[in-house]
Amino acid sequence: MRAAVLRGPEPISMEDITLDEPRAGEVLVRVVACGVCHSDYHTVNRAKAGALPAPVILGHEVGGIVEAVGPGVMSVVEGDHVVCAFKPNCGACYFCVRGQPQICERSDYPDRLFNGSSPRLRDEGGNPVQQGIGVGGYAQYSLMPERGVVKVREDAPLDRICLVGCGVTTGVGAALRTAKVEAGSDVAVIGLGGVGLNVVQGARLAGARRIIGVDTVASKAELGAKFGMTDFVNAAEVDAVEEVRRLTNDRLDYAFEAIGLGRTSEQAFGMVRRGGTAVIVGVVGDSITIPGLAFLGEKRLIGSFFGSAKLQYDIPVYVDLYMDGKLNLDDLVSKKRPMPEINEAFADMMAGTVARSVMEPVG
Ligand code: CND
Ligand code: ZN
Repeated sequence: MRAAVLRGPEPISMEDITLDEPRAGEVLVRVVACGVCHSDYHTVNRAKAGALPAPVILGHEVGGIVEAVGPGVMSVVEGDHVVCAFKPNCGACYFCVRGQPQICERSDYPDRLFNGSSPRLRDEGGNPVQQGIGVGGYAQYSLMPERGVVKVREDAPLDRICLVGCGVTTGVGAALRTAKVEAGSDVAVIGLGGVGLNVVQGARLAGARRIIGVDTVASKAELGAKFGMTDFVNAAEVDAVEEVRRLTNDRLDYAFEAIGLGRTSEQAFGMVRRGGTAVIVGVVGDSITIPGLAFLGEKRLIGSFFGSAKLQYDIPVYVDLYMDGKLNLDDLVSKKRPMPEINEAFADMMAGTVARSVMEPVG
């Protein structure tokens, strides 16, 4: 198959890759569309720093069609439309059984096939190639564990609902499942990319009163409004904490960080009221420093992973909400591009000119 392979500091390029037949409990998915999420870019940054352990195919927001199933697979058959989940759950570990499948301890990367056999892809020289974040979606096919593949309705367009594989579930779930935003709450979202815009629409679904978006790119004012944002704060022009506190009269209930920076995480904590909750959704590579005395005001700082999703239940529900007009996925897809243009898609994301790009395989 043709796939976009990241090898090091140089740009990603297309290569011929071979992959195994699905073994027991595995599903081979033909990729129809794959969204471009910032999480992939953390790996690009590692590669730029010369710290990539092995060649990798990035991309983890896949909508596709089942091509083949391995022995024992019960939940999908060939031809089913599916969304791939970058964090599968085993259904049997301590965390899955206690109702937190989003932090399943058996599916930590890279062994997301649950059988210690990763990687199962090889380049033309016969060398192993990793599936980035467990999916490897910038390719014609992805080999997935059954527990990371969810059957979805066939009338839903795969070039939209692919985004449910990460950004939608992560953002909407952060509001609905992790924070459990109550109707009438005031909410701020720092970072209005593919993830943050979904926190905005999750808060809207929850019935939030005021939803304040914070970004440094002025065009996000118009874009955010399409998802339910009521106010926009341009962090390039004003102090985001002061401005949000002023707008809410110091009564902000929830703040979500959806960028991945220590500084903006500190801002999220700084803008919520006493007893309020700051939720860290971004993948923060540096440290977060907060004044300890703030905890005397019962402020809470919590993490959110994959929208605290019970993915086998949540993914079909989010697809239904889109098909019922209650989630906006159409305005999330700013651009569709053929797979060889992945470097350009990353550049768009870093410039903040797109909500999401969606890549389509060529072969
Ligand atoms: P994307 O790059 O699309 O959006 C980031 C947004 O933040 C852009 O609109 C920027 O303009 C804006 N921004 C950048 N710097 C600032 C700043 N200082 N102040 C205000 N706004 C700023 O990223 P994405 O939406 O794809 O992903 C966001 C983060 O979420 C990223 O860290 C990603 O890795 C993470 C994430 C987490 C999870 C999870 O399960 N927790 C899942 N997927 C992605
Ligand atoms: Zn993602």
